[in-house]
Amino acid sequence: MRRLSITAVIAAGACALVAAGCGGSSSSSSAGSAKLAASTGSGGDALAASGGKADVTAKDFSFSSKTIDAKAGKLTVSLKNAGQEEHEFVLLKTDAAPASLKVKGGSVSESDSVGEIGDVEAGGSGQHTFNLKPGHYVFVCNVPGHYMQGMRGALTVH
Ligand SMILES: [Cu+2]
Repeated sequence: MRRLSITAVIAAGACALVAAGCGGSSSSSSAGSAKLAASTGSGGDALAASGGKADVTAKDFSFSSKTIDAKAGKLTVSLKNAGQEEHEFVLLKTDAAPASLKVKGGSVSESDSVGEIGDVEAGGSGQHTFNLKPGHYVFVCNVPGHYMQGMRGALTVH
């Protein structure tokens, strides 16, 4: 078990390095959290999608991953709702930082949406297969108020 978690941390760290090497706009804060995860061995909040799949858990009010790295092409995101409230996973194609989106009526604009896993009830799950081009994306839960409480993150496609 311990060995497994160390491997996962190393993988996440390597991925953060790759992201930086790609000249992406990975913020220093996400690099910092990846380093923190590596040093604490807490499992981390940086997810490297493998095999075209990414498993994300939603809680009140955060996602299990703050950053996700994936390869271009099909990515199936599975969302598990471990919270008490309904949550969703909306993927937006934008170069904006996850925390910098404009909020109106408690939600952000979905005009840049490239797909979503909508309205997953407490204890439930859902999934969606996105077909992604390289670039920067932001994922949010757009249930009113949830984005502002921290339900957001960055997806980088290489
Ligand atoms: Cu939510």
